[in-house]
Amino acid sequence: MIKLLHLSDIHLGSGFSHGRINPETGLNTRLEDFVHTLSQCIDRAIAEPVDLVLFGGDAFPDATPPPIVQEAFAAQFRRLVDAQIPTVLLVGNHDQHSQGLGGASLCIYRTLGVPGFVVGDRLETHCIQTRSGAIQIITLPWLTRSTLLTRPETEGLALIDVNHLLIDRLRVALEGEVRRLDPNLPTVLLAHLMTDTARFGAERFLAVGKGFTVPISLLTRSCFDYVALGHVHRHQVLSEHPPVVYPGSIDRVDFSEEHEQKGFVLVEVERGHTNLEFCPLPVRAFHTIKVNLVDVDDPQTALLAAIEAETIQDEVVRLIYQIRSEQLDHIDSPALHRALSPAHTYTIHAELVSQLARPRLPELGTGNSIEPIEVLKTYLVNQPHLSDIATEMLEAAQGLLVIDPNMELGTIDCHDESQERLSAIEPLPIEDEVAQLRLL
Ligand SMILES: [Mn+2]
Repeated sequence: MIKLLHLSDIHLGSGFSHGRINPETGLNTRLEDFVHTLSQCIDRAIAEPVDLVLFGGDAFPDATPPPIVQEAFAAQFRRLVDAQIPTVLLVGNHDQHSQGLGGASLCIYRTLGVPGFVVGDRLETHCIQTRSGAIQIITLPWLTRSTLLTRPETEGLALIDVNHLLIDRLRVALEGEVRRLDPNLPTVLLAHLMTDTARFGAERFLAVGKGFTVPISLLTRSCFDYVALGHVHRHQVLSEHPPVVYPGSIDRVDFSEEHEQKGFVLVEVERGHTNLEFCPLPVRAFHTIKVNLVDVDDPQTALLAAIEAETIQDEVVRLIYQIRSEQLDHIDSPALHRALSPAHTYTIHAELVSQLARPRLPELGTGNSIEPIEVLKTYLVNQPHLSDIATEMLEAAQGLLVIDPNMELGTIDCHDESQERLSAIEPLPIEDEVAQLRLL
């Protein structure tokens, strides 16, 4: 049995808006929180001790973290070097730097030749000797179109077709790695990706429209004993045989993770058999207090009572209240700030509600798929002051809508993909051409 600790999505240095400056250290308290959380993962790796640590990507919010953040990250992982625990650092989308080859924030560990450290910035199989025997780790970093496809290949293709092409290339490239595996050794696929069956966490907001989804069938192969994922911040087990696991982020990056349990995964693996255990981390709570004051006679008392009813000590709190504009005079802000002061940090959001709220253009109904040109026509009918330029506007809009017939821009819907479709018209950056096929 080889014992692994699998953690992911550290995002060290993010979420500063939820912290404050610690007067004793001069550091943002959320940096201190994240470092403390990371140190608990490393403590556990050393206490077990595990044979190998796998990091699933996204070390920092971007590829150029400030030195103080890099140093804090390095100081924790250095402890694994001292404990002679080999470690694989996978490159996630937030770690990539789109300037030619290499340059990801984690590549410095390879450049320095840190003993026992492997940086996974390409599709590659690493055979790692641990205290409990050898194990094969296939690293699959975050893929972009330019990693596996050339610009001429993707020219004129809609994003959905580009993604199909990318999946085909990935299938072939992964098959190449699989065929070279030693079938007698335990094997782990360590990948930073979005699967088609994942439930979203904060990454939906961090990286919208930047990538593509990988079918789970590409991962659930019997040649893998464990599939260690990164990217989605919500912990989830997507498959049992073999286990396909997102450990999730180690700490809360934003309010979309308010209700998620944070942690890492301990894994025992041998060829053909795997045990896993999710280990929760005690991280700082995020807490939304929502109050509707619209029909309340004494909004201030109701608001204070709502805060009073909650535990907010040392939590990251956001108070959201709905109120009519004529009630605003009854809100005593200093008293609210006093009531919220036990929180670690807090924000207050007042949402003004109009009593005359009505569907602004009832003709548009509630259907979620409407022809854009029809929307514009309906709008213009309702805007008499635009009547003299209405025909011109409609013609201009028609012209815009037929730019690229492959773009499927004919409908407006509320799905995230609308953003992805729009990104299809972005030209590939020049540096992408240089980086093309670097994985192959
Ligand atoms: Mn990611």
